[in-house]
Amino acid sequence: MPDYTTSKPEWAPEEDDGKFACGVMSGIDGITDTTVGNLNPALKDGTMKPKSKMILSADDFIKGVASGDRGILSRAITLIESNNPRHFSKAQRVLQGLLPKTGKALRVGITGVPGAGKSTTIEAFGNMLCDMGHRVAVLAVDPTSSVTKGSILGDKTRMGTLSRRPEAFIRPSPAGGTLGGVARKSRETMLLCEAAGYDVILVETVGVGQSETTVRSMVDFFMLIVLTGAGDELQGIKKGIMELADAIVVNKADGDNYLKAKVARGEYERMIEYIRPATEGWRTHAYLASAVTKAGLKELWDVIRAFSKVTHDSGVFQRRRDSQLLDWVHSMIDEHLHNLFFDDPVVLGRMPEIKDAVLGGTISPTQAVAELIHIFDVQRATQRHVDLFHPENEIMKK
Ligand SMILES: Nc1nc2c(ncn2[C@@H]2O[C@H](COP(=O)(O)OP(=O)(O)OP(=O)(O)O)[C@@H](O)[C@H]2O)c(=O)[nH]1
Ligand SMILES: [Mg+2]
Repeated sequence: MPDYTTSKPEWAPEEDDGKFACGVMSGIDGITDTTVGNLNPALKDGTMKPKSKMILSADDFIKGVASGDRGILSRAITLIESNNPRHFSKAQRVLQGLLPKTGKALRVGITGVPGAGKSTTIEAFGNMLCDMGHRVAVLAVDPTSSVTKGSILGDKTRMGTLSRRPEAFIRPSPAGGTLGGVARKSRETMLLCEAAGYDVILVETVGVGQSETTVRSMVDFFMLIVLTGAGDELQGIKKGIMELADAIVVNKADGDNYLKAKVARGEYERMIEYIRPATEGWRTHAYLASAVTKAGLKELWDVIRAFSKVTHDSGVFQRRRDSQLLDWVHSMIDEHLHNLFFDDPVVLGRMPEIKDAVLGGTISPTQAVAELIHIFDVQRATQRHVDLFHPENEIMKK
C-alpha cells in the first residue's frame, strides 16, 4: 500500500499542525514492470503494449475504420495526411482494403464568400440530418491552412454542437501544401469516412480561388451560399462559380433581413437563367435559408434528395462519379510529372541560365522549353541506365 502521508501537494501549508489530511502519491519516473502491471495485467505479460505506443497494422486500420471506430478513423486520416514516404504505402494499403466499402455516401460541397455562413449552415444542417438518423462527416478543403495560422481548430469550435454528436465526424482541412496535395488527402479522407459508415459528407471550401473547382470535382451536389443586398460583383462571386452550383442558397433570411433575402433570391433566379446548368438534366434554383432560425434547411435537404433521384435515374450521377475518378488519376499524374520536372536537380541547375537567355532575347521561350525538356529526358535516361545496372537490380544479380 503506498504511503500517501509522506508526499504533500505543493499547495499544502508548510507548517504541519497535524490537521492537514491531504497527501499525494509520489510520481513515477518511468514505467516499471510493477506500475504497468498495476494498470492492466495484459500490459504486464506483454500480450498488449501500452495504448499510446500501439502501432496499428494496415489490417488493424481496415478493421477499425470498417467497424466505425472514430479513434481509428482519425488515426487513419492522419496516416493518409502524412507526408512521410514511409506512411504512404501503408496508407494506400488501408485505402485499398476499404475501397469496397466506399462510394455509398451522398457528397455535398458547400462554398461561398467568407462570412456567408457556410460553417453555421453546416452545423445546423448537420444536426438536422443527424436527427433524421443520418451519419454526417464534415470536411474542409483549405489550401491556405497551416497549423500555425490556427485555422485548424476554428471550425471545430464554430461547429460546437455538431462536433459533440456521436453521429457526426468533423475533420478540419489538411494543413498547407499544394492544392493538389490537399485535394488528394481530402478525397482519400472522404473515402475513409464513407467506409466508416458516414452516409452524408459535407465538404466546406475555405479560402478563395481554386478550391471551389477542386471541391466541385469531388462532390455530387454543390451549393453556393450567398448573402443579400448585393449583386455577384459586389460579393466577389465569379460567374464561373455560379456555373458550378446545383443550388444557390440566400442565407441569413431571418429578422430584418428576410425581405431583402427574398429580393436577392429573385435576382439570383434571374441571373441563373443565363447560366449553363452545372449538372445535365438539373435546373439550378435559388433558395432562402437561415442557419440561425433553421428555416429552409429541411427544404434544402429535399432539393438534394430530389437531385440525387433525378441524376441516379438519368445515369448522370454515376457518369459524374466515373469521370471524377478518371480526372483524379489524371490530375495526380500531372502533379507527379510536374514535381519530377521541377524538382530535378539538373533541370534546377540549368534553369537560371536558360531563364536569363529568354529574358535577354537570345533564345525563344519555345527553344528554352525544348532545351529544358531535353536536359530532363537525358537526365531520366541516365537515371534509368544507372537503375538498370544497380547491384540490386534483378538483371545484375543473374
Ligand atoms: N442572422 C444570421 N446570421 C448568420 C446566419 N448564418 C451565419 N450567421 C452569422 O454569420 C457569421 C459568419 O458565419 P460563418 O458560418 O462563420 O461563415 P463562413 O461562411 O463559414 O465563414 P468563413 O469560414 O470565414 O469563410 C457568424 O457570425 C454567424 O453567426 C444566419 O442564417 N442568420
Ligand atoms: Mg467557415
